[in-house]
Amino acid sequence: MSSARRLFFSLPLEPTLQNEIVHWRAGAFSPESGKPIAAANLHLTLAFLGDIGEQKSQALQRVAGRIAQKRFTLIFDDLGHWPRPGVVWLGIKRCPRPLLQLAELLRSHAARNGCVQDFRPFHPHVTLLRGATHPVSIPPATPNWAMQATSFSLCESLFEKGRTRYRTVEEWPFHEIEQ
Ligand code: 2AM
Repeated sequence: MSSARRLFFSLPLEPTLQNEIVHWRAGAFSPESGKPIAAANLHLTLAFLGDIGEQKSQALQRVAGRIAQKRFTLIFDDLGHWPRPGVVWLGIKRCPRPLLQLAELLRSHAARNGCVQDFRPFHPHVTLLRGATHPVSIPPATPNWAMQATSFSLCESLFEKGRTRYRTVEEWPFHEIEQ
């Protein structure tokens, strides 16, 4: 019997954008604001699946492979702080419909496969800092990064040598015509 893996559907960020965010973040937040997330780990979670076995994972991979989605553009133009989970995030003021539809679809398939979903509405965000449980000064100037979303992926969260790393299990490209 295979053991469970901690999995989630993710919208990956291009490495150039990951690096740009990390560069900006270094000047935008003081070191005591929270623990910075490594560049390669910056992503947008579409649906969190939790610790699941191979059978459920395979079923969800089959479903994900049947999703037809065109490329779309995202504008990261919002910043916020959730003190309870201690998260400082980069977000999107106006969530594009294709992103919302994709997340809702994945979340409903996840729920139907027994992965309990958060009852709160989908709030697209990229976690920038963790452990931010004290008040954080959010920079007044909001970034404005545009990114074309070209794929989504299933990722495994691994904790190795005291560090979290996300491994791509499978990735599905979007169609090339932009919506
Ligand atoms: P976060 O960045 O807002 O913490 C991998 O852990 C990804 O799954 C992270 O992006 C994390 O979102 C998200 N995640 C972890 N636990 C979660 C949960 N219980 N519900 C929803 N998303 C979760």
